[in-house]
Amino acid sequence: MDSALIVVDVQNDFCPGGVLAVPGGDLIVSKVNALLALYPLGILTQDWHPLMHCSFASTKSLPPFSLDRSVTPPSILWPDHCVAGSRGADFHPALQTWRARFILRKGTQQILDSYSAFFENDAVTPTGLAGLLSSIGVPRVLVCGLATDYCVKATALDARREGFDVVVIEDATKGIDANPGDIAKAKEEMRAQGCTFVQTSELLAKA
Ligand code: VGL
Ligand code: ZN
Repeated sequence: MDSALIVVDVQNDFCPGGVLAVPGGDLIVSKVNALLALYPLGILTQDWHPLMHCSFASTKSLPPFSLDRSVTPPSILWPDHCVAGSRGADFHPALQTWRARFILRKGTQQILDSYSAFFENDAVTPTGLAGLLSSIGVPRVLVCGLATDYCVKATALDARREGFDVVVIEDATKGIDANPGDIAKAKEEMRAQGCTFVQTSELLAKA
């Protein structure tokens, strides 16, 4: 098995109609389904927060999208999203979840957020995914999903840090761009760390 496909957070709350909608987030779903059909080692991540989670603005009585300066480095506070067991935390209804081998929930602890599929945001607590992939013997991960400038970026950078070859499927990701330019900056950071970019059609054509 030479590649795993990591599908980041294709959930209702990150799609139009959700509380933290990524523009066009739902438009990647059919591409992701085609990719899941192609790669038998599919891993879906699912943002999965308890009530009063540390990343929720409401928990800190601050406005959504403001900075939490009580932590280092300061982190963005979000509207309540992807509450464990809620409809918003469900995968997009058109996502063919049955095709995936694993589902990894993240951000499940009250006091610790997790953008990356590999490490919690403290950058030292592993989720176990690197060990899982290593034990299967997979050298390469393909990354797609939501959102390019947060969880996709964090996952791709940590995968590099863990020594995997990383390919980002550019047209099967969408970003938030809370500050215009964030998506472009995220892609630059990923490129600078050795991630490469492909389009879905290139992968499908090779199959
Ligand atoms: C995400 C903000 C908060 C993401 C998750 O999936 O990119 N963004 N939680
Ligand atoms: Zn979250």
